[in-house]
Amino acid sequence: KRRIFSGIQPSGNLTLGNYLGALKRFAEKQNEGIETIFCIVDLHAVTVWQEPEALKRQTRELAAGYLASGIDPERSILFNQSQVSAHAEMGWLLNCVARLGWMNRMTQFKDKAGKNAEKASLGLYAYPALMAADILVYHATEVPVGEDQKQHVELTRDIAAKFNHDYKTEFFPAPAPVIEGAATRVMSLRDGSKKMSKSDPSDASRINLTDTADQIAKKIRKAVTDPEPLPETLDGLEGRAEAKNLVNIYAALSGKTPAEVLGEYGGAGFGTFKPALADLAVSVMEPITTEMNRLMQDPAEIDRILGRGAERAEAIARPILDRTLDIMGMVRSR
Ligand code: AQP
Repeated sequence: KRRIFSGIQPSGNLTLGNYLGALKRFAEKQNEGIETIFCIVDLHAVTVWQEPEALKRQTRELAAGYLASGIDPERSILFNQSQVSAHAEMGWLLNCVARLGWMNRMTQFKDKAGKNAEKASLGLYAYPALMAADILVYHATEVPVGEDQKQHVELTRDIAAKFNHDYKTEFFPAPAPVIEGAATRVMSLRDGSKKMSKSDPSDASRINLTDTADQIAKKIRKAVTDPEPLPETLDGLEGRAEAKNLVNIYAALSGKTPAEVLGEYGGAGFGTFKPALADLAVSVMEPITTEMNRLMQDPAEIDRILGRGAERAEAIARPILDRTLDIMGMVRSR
């Protein structure tokens, strides 16, 4: 049976990267009629310092972002991770399956821990095993993510395979990463070699889902580019990371392919292309921002939706966790 699981960290402002790489595609999957479970992964967020009040606000804001992007809490299950304790419990069990050598190869840990890895939390290091637990505790078969998360989904497959091998079972299905569309890796507007990220210290590097139309237009106008006009064909974008990024964003926002965008704008300079992109971005994002702001007026309703989602998630996860504990030899007597 097909079952989709994915999550987003409530670690700051949602970006256009999160929207195009994740939220927009989540809504598409839901609308294809596949069973969908979407999580606000607050246990992941605290692997780096989060101000408690800010974390609460960011969690509700992310819930509003999901809803405003088209996630229907009746058709999908939408909840925050810490309200379903099976995630943390499964996380521990999978910590005991994952190997240190595997964890040492995770590039996101290296990026986030930076040069001073001694000061990073143990949680940041174990993050990918908790992510494996998030996925496997639902027996999810597909995980829509951006390019940056591919390595973690592959690790999840390795953990599932080792568990199945060690315990001579076929209990865990191998989940597939689903990385589709023109915007699987949206890059920073300031540096075409870095991905657009919620936690980038430069606000000008990203478009936030909460930005106003003026802020969006200004950030796109100031985006770093080379001085050449856009090429007529895709191969002309090679070695032009910033130009390629803006073309990909235009493609993802308009539902066209990057080749179609170049068919329309090939030969045009950024003086023409950037205003067109800004208009498009504003027209797609403004209704989402407006809806998010409306939903944020009623935090109690958001909390109710998350609570109800958590109950539904728990009903799937708890029996899978119980079965896992049993397979591993834990006595279950109550
Ligand atoms: N720039 C991006 N382009 C495409 N997809 C992206 N995603 C993130 N950035 C981009 C996808 O969004 C989902 C949620 O990501 P996350 O919040 O769990 O963590 P992240 O990948 O570490 O994202 P951020 O925005 O960079 O957060 P911080 O700054 O807190 O680390 C994932 O599917 C991700 O692929």
